[in-house]
Amino acid sequence: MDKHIVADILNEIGFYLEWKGESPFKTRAYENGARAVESLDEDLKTLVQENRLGSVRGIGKALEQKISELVTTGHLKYYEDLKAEFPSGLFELLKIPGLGIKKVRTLYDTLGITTIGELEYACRENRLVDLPGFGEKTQQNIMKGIAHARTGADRYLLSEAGEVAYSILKKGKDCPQVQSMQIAGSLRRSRETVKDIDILASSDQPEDVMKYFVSLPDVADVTGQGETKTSVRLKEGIAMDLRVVSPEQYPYALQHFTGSREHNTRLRHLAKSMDLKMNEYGLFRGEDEERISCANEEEIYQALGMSYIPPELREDTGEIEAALEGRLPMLVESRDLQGIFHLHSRYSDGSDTLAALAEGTHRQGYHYMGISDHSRSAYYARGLKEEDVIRQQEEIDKLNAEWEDFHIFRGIESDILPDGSLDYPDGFLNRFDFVIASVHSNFRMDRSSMTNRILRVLDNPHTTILGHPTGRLLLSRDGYELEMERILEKAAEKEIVIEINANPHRLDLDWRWCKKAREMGIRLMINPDAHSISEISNTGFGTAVARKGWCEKKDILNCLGTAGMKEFLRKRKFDYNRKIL
Ligand code: DGT
Ligand code: CA
Ligand code: ZN
Repeated sequence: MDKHIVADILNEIGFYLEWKGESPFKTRAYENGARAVESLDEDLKTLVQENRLGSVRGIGKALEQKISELVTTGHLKYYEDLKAEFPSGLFELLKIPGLGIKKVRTLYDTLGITTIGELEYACRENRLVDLPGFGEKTQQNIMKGIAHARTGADRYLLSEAGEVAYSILKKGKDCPQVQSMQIAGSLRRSRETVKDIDILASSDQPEDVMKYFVSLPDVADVTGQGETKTSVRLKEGIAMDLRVVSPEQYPYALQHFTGSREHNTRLRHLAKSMDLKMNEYGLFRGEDEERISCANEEEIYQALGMSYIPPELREDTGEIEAALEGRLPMLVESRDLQGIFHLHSRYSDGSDTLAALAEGTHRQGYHYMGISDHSRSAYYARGLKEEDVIRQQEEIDKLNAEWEDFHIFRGIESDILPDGSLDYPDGFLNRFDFVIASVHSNFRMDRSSMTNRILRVLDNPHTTILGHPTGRLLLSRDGYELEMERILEKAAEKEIVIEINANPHRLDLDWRWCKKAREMGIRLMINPDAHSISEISNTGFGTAVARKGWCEKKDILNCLGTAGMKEFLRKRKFDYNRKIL
């Protein structure tokens, strides 16, 4: 075992002991021990084998034993037992510049943060600003530190990779030798996370194009260079493959490098059964490989006897059969959305005022917004007490009276309490046009309790929408354990709308489940979960997920116009009131 790993473990033990309130003498012994190991000149293993570890300055009897166990067996029971008492990830937080044990402790005690992903999320939601010992500046620095720690991560969020890729694409189009150029791979298919950026270009002078690319200031390293492909690592940390083909090959190569591999494999088999050969260079017929010329991807799919399959659907989940039978969905588009729900204002943890959010939403072409600040139990997010709700609704009424072509719906994002109830009494819940029910605390329930908790809230006639149904944070926290089939069945039965939370860290409901949900007749809703005007644009990621989940306009509730939405919500409320009378 490498001495750096041993030193790391000793430091980690010290951290846990300090957290547990052990004597400073004991915790310091581990830190000193770590330093001593780190600065050894001699081989650690040799020292252990020759029983000379005890003579190293800074390593006492207790440490000597532990290090020996670690080096000879590769394990240390004491460490493993200690570690098991803590949530995993906690120690990693110390690696963020500016975070010491005291701050990590505050983050854990007040916000329940145990991983870097959760920390990043809290920063984005502005939750560190008001914490004792933190502030705006600290929050900014922590965000920077996290971005740095991420460099070298093996996957990236769709949003992160997309931003980098589009900026490269824009520069690439300035290269005079480039004829066509497009993003391919998982990014073009709108996968929620991607391994790298794939860019495809067509040109008659591929070498010039490659040269142009490797000299872009965004490139940190060139990791591979061939005739048709150049691989680089970008300064943001993400890898990028650039392929350059002839204009004639371009449509086939675009189809090929968009993938997915599974989709392409199925297509190739299908082609074979039609006596066609398909690869990244073209489509060929018969023994003598007569070339079938296609000007674009549409014509390739047509030549295979099927309708055009949009990139988002190319995952081999039934799209090929559907395309052959001409029953692909007409996928929803961004411009189909008439309004947006799930925005947070300054009343809770948003950074813009209600009026500013309304203006921002209107400016982006929407006809309505549904405000849903946090409910009273979400104290960390300044959840609204009853009197705050009343004050907010008065302001909404005033704004609605002033606007003619825009409407604000009065909602709340209510915590789902551990027992599955909503966060205000029934009579009070009646004040809202809609209720988004979301889990924000007590994540660590077992599968069946969590399922029952959510089933119960779906049975509550006040619930309109189920928010971020699994609570996952991409690349950092798995969703809570849940029997999703049962949740969907209940939602279908009770006509509960399910949110596609469009925050790029969430993208929850997952597209795979969206497909199931729509097949069951459940309505979904694309919600930005915006905490500021700038986050209204999250909606685009939600639309990508909806498309990936085969959703059409009719499947997405916020494709309703203002009148349709008013009617939908009024009807739900009417049905509810009839039930309690
Ligand atoms: P990623 O990068 O893991 O997020 O996912 P992709 O789909 O972008 O995978 P990537 O970058 O390895 O390759 C891009 C596309 O190129 C992939 O979707 C299909 C195609 N492709 C690459 N290598 C192969 C291969 O060895 N066989 C086949 N059939 N297709 C390949
Ligand atoms: Ca890729
Ligand atoms: Zn939420």
